[in-house]
Amino acid sequence: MKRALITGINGMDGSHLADLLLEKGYEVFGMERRCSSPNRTNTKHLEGRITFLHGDLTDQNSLLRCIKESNPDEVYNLASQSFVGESWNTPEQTSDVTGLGVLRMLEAIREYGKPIKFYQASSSEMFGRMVENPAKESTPFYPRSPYGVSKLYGHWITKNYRESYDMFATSGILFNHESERRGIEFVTRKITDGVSRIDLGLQDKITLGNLDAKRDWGYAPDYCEAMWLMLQQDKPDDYVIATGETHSIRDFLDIAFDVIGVTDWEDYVGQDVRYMRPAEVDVLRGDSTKAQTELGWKPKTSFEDLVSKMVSNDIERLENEIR
Ligand code: NAP
Ligand code: G4F
Repeated sequence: MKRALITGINGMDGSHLADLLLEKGYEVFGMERRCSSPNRTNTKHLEGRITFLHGDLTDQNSLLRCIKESNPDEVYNLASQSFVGESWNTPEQTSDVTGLGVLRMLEAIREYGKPIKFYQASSSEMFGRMVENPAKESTPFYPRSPYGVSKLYGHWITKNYRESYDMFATSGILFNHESERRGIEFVTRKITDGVSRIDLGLQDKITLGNLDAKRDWGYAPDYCEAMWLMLQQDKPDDYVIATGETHSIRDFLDIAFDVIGVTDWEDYVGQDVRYMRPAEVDVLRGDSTKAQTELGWKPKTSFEDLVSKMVSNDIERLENEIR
């Protein structure tokens, strides 16, 4: 039985990846930060099925201890300060966790000494102001936020450890992916939660920032399959994972409101400078030809299905809460 350690277990991707690896017969260890009041919303269903370990990407010894306690064949480093907007408020902490945290995990693996396959959660935010559209593995990077710059460090240190120490260290450059488990402050979930509240008469308006930004949005469980496939290869490499389509926030609003039968949503949506960013990534679109050819991966869930699933799930959740 293969053993996997997942950092960021309580996050969206961590919980979906754990579901996938359990299905595949893995023994799964999930690293979480100690918290006075643990948030296991995404992982309640995993209690008793995986082993939770306490660790922090800012604490080197805790990472080595997690590696020793899990003795993994594969490590998926999904933990990070992942909210781009917040990275301007806490740039040092973001760099420490999202950038240097990767180095600490690589060092812990190196010190442990056993050949472990390592996955780094790199991001399309590294392309930022896209030099080439769609972006592929060879496209030059141009990050636009402290988060994007930190991810770039994580990406390059992963590549450097691969080349320096012959480690199996792979980076997945994943474009935006969402699911019913997405954190509430990200724009997709903020919209689907808001639309559901409007439908149920719990809220009047959704207040957003830039409605013209465009993203290449896929479905998180599809993307977790790509992470796993990357670590089943003979050699480590970098892969872009994307749908190849791009849609604006307005497009997302069109479909989300359509689910509740609203075609003209302008009266329900406000804008506030609080949600505008000091530097914006206007458009993201990826070319995942390499992953499709070498990994046999392709996205399964359409944009329309993704948005509908998220709205339906939020309506059901809220109905249960108010019942
Ligand atoms: P997420 O839901 O925000 O999950 C991130 C997890 O990291 C959280 O569970 C968080 O724990 C944990 N974490 C934060 N700081 C930590 C620390 N110092 N030590 C240990 N754990 C810490 O993010 P996600 O959307 O699942 O994304 C997973 C990874 O992929 C992230 O690295 C993200 O940057 C990257 N990524 C995401 C996307 C996307 O569109 N979703 C695209 C490309 C790359 P708490 O619960 O304690 O806060
Ligand atoms: O949902 P977002 O906060 O996601 P963003 O910034 O694209 O980052 C996500 O995807 C990255 C991959 O490209 C990941 F690496 C990262 O960890 C994260 O998962 O914002 C999307 C867009 C932005 O252009 C933002 O300006 O939506 C725009 N937006 C407009 N109004 C808003 C809002 N974003 C948020 N969060 N909240 C708003 O009210």
